[in-house]
Amino acid sequence: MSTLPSLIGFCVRIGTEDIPLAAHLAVAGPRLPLQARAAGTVLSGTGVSPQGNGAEGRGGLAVDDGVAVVLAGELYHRDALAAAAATSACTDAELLLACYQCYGPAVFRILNGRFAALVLAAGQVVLATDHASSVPLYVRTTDRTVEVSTEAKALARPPDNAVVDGHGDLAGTVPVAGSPGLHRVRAGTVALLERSATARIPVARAVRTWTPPVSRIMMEPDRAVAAVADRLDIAVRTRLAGEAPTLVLSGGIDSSALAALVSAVQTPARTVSMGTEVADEFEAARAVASHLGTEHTELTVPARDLLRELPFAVAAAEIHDPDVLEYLLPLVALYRRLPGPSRRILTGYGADIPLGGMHRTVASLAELDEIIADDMSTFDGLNEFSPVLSGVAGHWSSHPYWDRDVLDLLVALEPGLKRRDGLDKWVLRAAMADRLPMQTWQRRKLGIHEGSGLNSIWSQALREAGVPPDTVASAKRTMARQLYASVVLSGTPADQVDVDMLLMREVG
Ligand code: IOT
Ligand code: MG
Repeated sequence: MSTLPSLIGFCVRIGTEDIPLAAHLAVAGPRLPLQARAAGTVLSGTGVSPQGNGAEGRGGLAVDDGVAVVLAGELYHRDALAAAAATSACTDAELLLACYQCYGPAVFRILNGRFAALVLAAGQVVLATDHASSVPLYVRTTDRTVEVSTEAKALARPPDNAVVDGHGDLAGTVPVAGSPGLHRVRAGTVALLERSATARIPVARAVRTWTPPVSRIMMEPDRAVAAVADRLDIAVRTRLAGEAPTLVLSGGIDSSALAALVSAVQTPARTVSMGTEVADEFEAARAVASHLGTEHTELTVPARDLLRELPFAVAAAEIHDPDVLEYLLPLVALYRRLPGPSRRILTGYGADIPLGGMHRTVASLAELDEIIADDMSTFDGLNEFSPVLSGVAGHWSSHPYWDRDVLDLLVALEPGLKRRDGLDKWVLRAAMADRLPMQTWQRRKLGIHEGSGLNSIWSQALREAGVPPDTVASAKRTMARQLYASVVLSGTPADQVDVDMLLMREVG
């Protein structure tokens, strides 16, 4: 039996009648009809299940006693939840339904998971993200329907003749620019939508279920190191779910630490590294793979092909920030080249955010902690953890460093445990010192945009197209916006966008 989530994405419309909604989702996999009735309301739409999940994919929907739940993704501490709700539910959606019946919307304060959820209960539509909104969730309310999807592009156009609420004040959400009435549910938030007798459009109330810790913990260094190793180990084990995962390995400390933890449970672990003819980190990754004895593969993507991944990366991430796209694109390129059927993927993405790893040259602890606090308050909406990044190739990814319990600890540790003895991410390096080669745990950070060469490949392509060197950065921004308008707002399929044409358009 596959242990992949039942659903990796969905789009549904809720109203008093069944109004069809086209399933313009970038996630790939078998499409399943989602249909439910609860409290006089009709929910209908489409869910996408990982390939090979077969009929089990229907487990993304659970209905009982006038309450319906749609869940994309997975929950992590299932046994404790099942015990608390005294249920023998077998799918995560059934488990969530049982817990919801017990705790109500407050259940989302309890869950540690990687999910987006919709609950249809008496007179209410409840929309919930996990703590990090690691599965993005979008909503549009009209006088006739509530539309909900894990991808913005599925809701690019409102239903015909509907009165759209375009006022941008839907509690618990932020408006999506360029798409009338479309909103994104905030991270760690439940938006409760209710129809009132006076308002034509449903009104929302928000419940916060998580915020990044703003206080810092002093801890004996040895205890901090042990705590980090312990929480990370649990996060990795819960994500293995009895299945051999594929770990995307750069050979940096973040992904190498995961390789060590996976290898302790599963031999041989599967690891894969990606590079181009411009740059790669193959040697560093190979050192880890051979030390741990993983089943390791290397993948070289020609530089020009890497750049042609831009529409796919934008369609998956649904963002137009060129810096973040440079981090995400190499991963999308890698996922799209992994053979099927659907795989469970682990990444070391996100470790740098709570540990300040991207800021290795910052010397002062005060400055480091400010940067961490700032990064933790600005991640929402960047969709860096979106499952669509691997879902475009039918795979399911997860990110142990952004497990809620791991993240709570990493953010809260005082900065002197993150920058120590001249090393960045000290507490993580120290936690892994006896499991990895010395060259690995002492290795300086290289960002994926540098390690794959994407940063310079994109710049070079623009310069070759005639863009003056001093406007390359703004040309990247313009290109990313144009791609966003096309593959997200207009719903053009990514494979129909010509990147070479876009590059030429940037000239002048
Ligand atoms: P980086 O940390 O280099 O890579 C993220 C993950 O992608 C790695 O842990 C690894 O699992 C995978 N990876 C990286 N390079 C390769 C490769 N060549 N082959 C296979 N897998 C690879 C940016 C970055 O530089 O990525 N990510 C940061 C920070 C994000 C900043 N965002 C923010 N402030 N909101 C991070 O935290 O990981
Ligand atoms: Mg990293």
